Amino acid sequence: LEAKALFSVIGMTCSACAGSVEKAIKRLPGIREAAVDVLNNRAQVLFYPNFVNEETIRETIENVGFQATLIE
Ligand code: 9UX
Repeated sequence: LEAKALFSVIGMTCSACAGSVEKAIKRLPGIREAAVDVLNNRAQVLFYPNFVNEETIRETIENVGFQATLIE
């Protein structure tokens, strides 16, 4: 079964920022979909909890260079 996570992502100033975050998330195993909204500072992710979890996704966003917080 898939799960959904919403993150606040602070520090993105252009759409290329959002693109690099999206790409990094989609490289992880167990990701169904990732949509990053630069205007609203949000990342919405659909994932398979058997393969990846919220904290791994959050750390991946941080490793791209942005401050990420799990909202729900
Ligand atoms: Mo370009 Mo967006 O270096 O912060 S990717 S500004």
